[in-house]
Amino acid sequence: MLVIHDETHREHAPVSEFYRGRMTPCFESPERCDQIRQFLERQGLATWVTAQDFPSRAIETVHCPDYLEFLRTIHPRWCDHLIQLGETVDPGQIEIIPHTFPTRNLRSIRPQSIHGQVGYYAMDTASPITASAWRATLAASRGAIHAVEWVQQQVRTVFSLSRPPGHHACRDSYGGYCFLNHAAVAAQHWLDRLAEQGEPSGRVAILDVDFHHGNGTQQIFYERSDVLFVSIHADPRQAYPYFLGTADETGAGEGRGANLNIPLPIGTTWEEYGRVLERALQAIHNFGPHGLVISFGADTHEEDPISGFRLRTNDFSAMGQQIASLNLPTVIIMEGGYQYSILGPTLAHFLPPFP
Ligand code: Q9C
Ligand code: ZN
Repeated sequence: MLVIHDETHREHAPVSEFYRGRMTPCFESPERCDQIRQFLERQGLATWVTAQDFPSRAIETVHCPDYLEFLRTIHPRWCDHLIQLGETVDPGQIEIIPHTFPTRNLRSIRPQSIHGQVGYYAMDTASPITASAWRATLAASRGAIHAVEWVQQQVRTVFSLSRPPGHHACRDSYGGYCFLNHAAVAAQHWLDRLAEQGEPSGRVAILDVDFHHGNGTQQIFYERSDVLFVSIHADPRQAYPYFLGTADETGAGEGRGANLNIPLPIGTTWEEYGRVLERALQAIHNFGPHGLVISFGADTHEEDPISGFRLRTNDFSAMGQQIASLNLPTVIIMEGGYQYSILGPTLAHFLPPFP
């Protein structure tokens, strides 16, 4: 398996997140990638490539300019703000967490205050912005773009091993540890490349098998017919992101029918998961896409500390086999998965069925 990986992610190492009413160690840490990298290396399962910079407009297409400007500049501006208040600041130690949000009884007024700006673009308090969050996130999106470049060169499957993850990031909001939506960036870049190659009616399917609903990816493509978004995830009545991901969200406008949500109850085992995966794959097959992007989360594993499905390590072989039988050029993007000890074995079961 060709695996794209970039060490830049290590610089983004948030210390704590606001969770269950208190500050707790951040689940989304560099150790996640380190564990997977070491395991795949030891098993001889990966050919490693460093993420390179390709000319692409995909990030600017799927995200709003003001949001990108916010992500790029917020940390230094926040530090300057603290310095002006007379604080001694070590930027490497500063993590930004919002506290006030433009919820439905307020208005989404463009904020002047730096606190307002953070709340304006955030969806939760669990996604600290570190000094290197932007650099790491950008490297991860670069990996997704590079992965698409490889599948254009006769490589059937490419895995982009990166963090922070991406599928909760919307056109102009961040959350769930995600800042840029790498799966959306990959799909967009793929369509752009198809158009360049004389295929203006290209289609890409995104299959999201992270435990959490990929609300960001859904939002980005909700009104588009060129990207099918299919997600199997915990019922939002029971799990994050709580406010999106029900089965009646099927797309709008041009995108009507191009969004498929399959929510499952907490406690779901492979028996039921495997059945609904067949349904998801049938929908993708019927869509007839040129390529497939997988948002892969290892947080469906029974040992994940913040999730609630009951998949076992072996089940990921079956999952890989089922998806690989679609026989499509495939880009796999790393999303969640927070039980560090099972991440390597889980990927080592999921990846091999792909050609
Ligand atoms: N139990 C991904 O897996 N924490 N993000 C909410 C509620 C946010 C996970 C805590 C979980 C987001 C990419
Ligand atoms: Zn997740």
